[in-house]
Amino acid sequence: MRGVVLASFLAVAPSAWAATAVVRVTDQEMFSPKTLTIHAGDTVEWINSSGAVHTVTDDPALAATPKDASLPKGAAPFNSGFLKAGQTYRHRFAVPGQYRYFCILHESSGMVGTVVVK
Ligand SMILES: [Cu+2]
Repeated sequence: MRGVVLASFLAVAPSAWAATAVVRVTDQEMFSPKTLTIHAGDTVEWINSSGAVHTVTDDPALAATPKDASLPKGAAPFNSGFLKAGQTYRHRFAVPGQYRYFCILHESSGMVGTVVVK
């Protein structure tokens, strides 16, 4: 009986370790923190704490400057669409590697960020 209880605990444990990290979108047209390091399986929640509309976009096809969007091999592009003040966007990162993302509206102002997935 004791073995059954232990086995069921181990089965649920991995999902319990997945975390959610927060990146704030600020009035200075910045992602804060600019670089965030998480573990594979974690979720990032972007909170638009500013008074303006922004996007969280990692899609090379949508970037004016190719280096502003990068994904590890096997990871699918993502795009929040327009986030109004106070809105949030969540994305779960399953594939390890470096993700460089940007805001479609302010890419030219340098509004870019990086998520490193270990
Ligand atoms: Cu923006």
